[in-house]
Amino acid sequence: MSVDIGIIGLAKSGRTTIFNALTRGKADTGDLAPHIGIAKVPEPRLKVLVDMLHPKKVVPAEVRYVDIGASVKGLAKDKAIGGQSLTQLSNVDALIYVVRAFTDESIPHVEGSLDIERDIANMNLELTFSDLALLERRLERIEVSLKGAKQTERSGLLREQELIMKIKADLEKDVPVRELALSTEEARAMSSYQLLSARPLLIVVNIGEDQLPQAESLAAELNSPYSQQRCRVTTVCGKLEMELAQLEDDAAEELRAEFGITESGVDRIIKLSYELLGLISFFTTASSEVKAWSVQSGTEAVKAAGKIHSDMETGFIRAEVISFDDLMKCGSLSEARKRGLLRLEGKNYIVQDGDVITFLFNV
Ligand SMILES: Nc1nc2c(ncn2[C@@H]2O[C@H](COP(=O)(O)OP(=O)(O)OP(=O)(O)O)[C@@H](O)[C@H]2O)c(=O)[nH]1
Ligand SMILES: [Mg+2]
Repeated sequence: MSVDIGIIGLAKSGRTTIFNALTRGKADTGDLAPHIGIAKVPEPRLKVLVDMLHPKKVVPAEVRYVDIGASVKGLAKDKAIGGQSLTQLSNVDALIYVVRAFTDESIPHVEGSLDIERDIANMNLELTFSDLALLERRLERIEVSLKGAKQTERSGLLREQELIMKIKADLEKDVPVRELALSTEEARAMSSYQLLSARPLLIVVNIGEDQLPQAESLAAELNSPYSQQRCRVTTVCGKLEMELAQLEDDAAEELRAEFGITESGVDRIIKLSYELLGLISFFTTASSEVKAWSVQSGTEAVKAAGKIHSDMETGFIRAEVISFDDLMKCGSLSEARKRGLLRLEGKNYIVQDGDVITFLFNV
């Protein structure tokens, strides 16, 4: 099970270019079809573990990216495009919104001019419209159900109706669902509707090579109004990142240095999406395979085991856990065992970022 992230944006904003950069893919940027690709999550600790444990195999965690074919414009209005794109988007864990900032006379901007703020506002509107339409339909269905409902069903329906009305009122005031303070129960009820404005959002401003010197100041300027709970802005030069993704690591490093870029834009996008999703990494080292896994922060050991295999969740006995830092201090798992740093934890242990875990289970 991997993390899924949907890439949306206006036509010709650079979605497919950024998708190719993220997935080291070569999807045709002229092709309007949706693209799906996998990216390996950059995790420096994985390399350290490999150097220490010399496993036969190393398996990084993965993110799946979906580059939606259609433009975000008309997502809510145009039923044909909207319906198809909504199906593609309905299961993603987070959204990346690509906004065009690069200038290129040969590729006219679909809105006639460059305007980052306008494009962000329009995307927010599209997501809001789409969510409002969905909630309206749900409300109509609740009305119908209430007419024939038994007394026992009524209270549940009425509670749902009340919650939807509350969220609808906020959406009408342009407050996306991701910014609402919902109770755990309300959030659970809402999650079944798969509302787009509820997803964590990373706004990726696609700059031209000539704008690279201003990349950081532009990101800071835009984060000040737009950075909200579960929403961030970053800048990236899509075209250059796509070229870098096709190169060997050393050659990419050299080219990056030539442009004065210190951090890979692709790595930054993945890192930010992980932060927005509240994901942490843990590692397993069984059977001479070092693997990285992603779980939501706050996940119990038994659920983390279930990520690996359902048998490990149902047959969970306990987990042998050591933090990455403690393992580094010891140099090996056997030394850690000697020093008593390998902890035995039960089902309800909350997995911490960087834990190296061996799960013990019955089959
Ligand atoms: N100069 C410049 N051109 C770019 C950049 N990013 C993308 N482009 C170009 O802009 C055009 C559109 O990019 P795509 O990645 O296809 O954009 P898209 O949003 O997927 O477009 P459609 O799917 O066709 O709507 C392509 O010709 C890209 O080469 C950039 O950072 N700088
Ligand atoms: Mg495209």
